[in-house]
Amino acid sequence: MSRRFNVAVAGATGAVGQMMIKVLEERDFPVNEIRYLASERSEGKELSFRGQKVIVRKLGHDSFDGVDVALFSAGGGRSLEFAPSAAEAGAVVIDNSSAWRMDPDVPLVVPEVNPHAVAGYTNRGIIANPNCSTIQMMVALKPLHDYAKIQRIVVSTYQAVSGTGQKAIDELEAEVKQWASGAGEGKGAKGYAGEFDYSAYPYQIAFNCLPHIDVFTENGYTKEEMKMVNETRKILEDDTIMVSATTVRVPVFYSHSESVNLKFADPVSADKARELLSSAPGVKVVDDVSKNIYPMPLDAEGQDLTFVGRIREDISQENGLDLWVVADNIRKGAATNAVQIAELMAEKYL
Ligand code: NAP
Ligand code: 3JN
Repeated sequence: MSRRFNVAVAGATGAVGQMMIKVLEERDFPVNEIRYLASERSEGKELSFRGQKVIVRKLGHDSFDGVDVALFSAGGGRSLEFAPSAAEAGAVVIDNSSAWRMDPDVPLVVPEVNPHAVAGYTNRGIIANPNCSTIQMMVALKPLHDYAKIQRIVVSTYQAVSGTGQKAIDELEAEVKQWASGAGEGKGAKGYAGEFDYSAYPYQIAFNCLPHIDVFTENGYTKEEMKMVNETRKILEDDTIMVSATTVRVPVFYSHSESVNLKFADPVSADKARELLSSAPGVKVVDDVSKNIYPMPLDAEGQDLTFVGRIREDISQENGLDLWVVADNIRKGAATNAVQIAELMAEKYL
């Protein structure tokens, strides 16, 4: 009989943790025992795994005895504090936060892109999951980079509110309902401005776009934008790649979209890019503008593939290409990528 693993999910009650549990079930990960961990607020709460009752326990330093794989999505602070204890207890930690991503001893892994990097788990017992916006961009760009070497990336994102968590999903829904209930009648999209208590964002998100994800840094970029710069270089193992990102929150519930402009060292035609992407792991080309066919967040929701369309040669520069890249941020951008890493570990290393 093939081996089964004891799995802990830290942050099991959250948006990402819940999806991790769903993806473990869907992909039939070989689980022996499952342990759900969260804050004191959720202690004793009843959840389930494959139809069996599982009681949520409080995350602590002693939560990981006998655990083989610990999936973390309880925020960076918890990852910094508890991942070392999990690793010390013998678990391999797969962490969804930014806490360990840029640690040179911690592999940062997208299974379709740099599966070899997981071997570095032996350094600290921790593997980092990249940021959602980085993951989908890497899945789409790796085959093109291997073919013609990317020199520069200019990316603008259109990020769904689910990236902020359940609170933001609820806020967008409440704003839309309030507007539709008549509060905004005859006043355009700003119908109820001033009447609503925003808490997920500094402004109304319904009918709006906020060029602001995570906090602003000293260079004028946000932390989310700098994650895309630094994580791209680490995953592609090339510090010479230039990246400029603008990350934008849009009133979409699930799936991030990205407009990506690329400059390559060597020429790559749109047809060649379509051919390379058509056989790339984890990618689906959705690109027939003669029939108005291109990727959209509504179509990507609930899926694990990264969808690429609007593939065209850049008319403003040599060796340039433009793409539109869409993926479900909670699945491929977080939970599915983490479970795929666990599968790699289970197949080859545990
Ligand atoms: P969420 O819905 O707010 O869930 C947060 C989870 O963390 C809940 O299970 C919560 O437990 C738990 N938690 C909070 N404080 C805790 C504490 N002191 N001790 C133990 N558990 C605690 O957030 P989310 O959207 O799932 O995101 C969770 C984290 O995943 C983020 O902070 C981020 O680091 C990471 N993330 C990564 C990506 C990515 O791009 N790869 C995308 C989204 C999120 P309670 O229910 O008991 O409060
Ligand atoms: O906003 C999004 O669309 C993605 C958010 C990711 C996120 C949210 C809170 C904390 C992260 C992340 O994964 O980079 C973090 C973090 O820094 O851990």
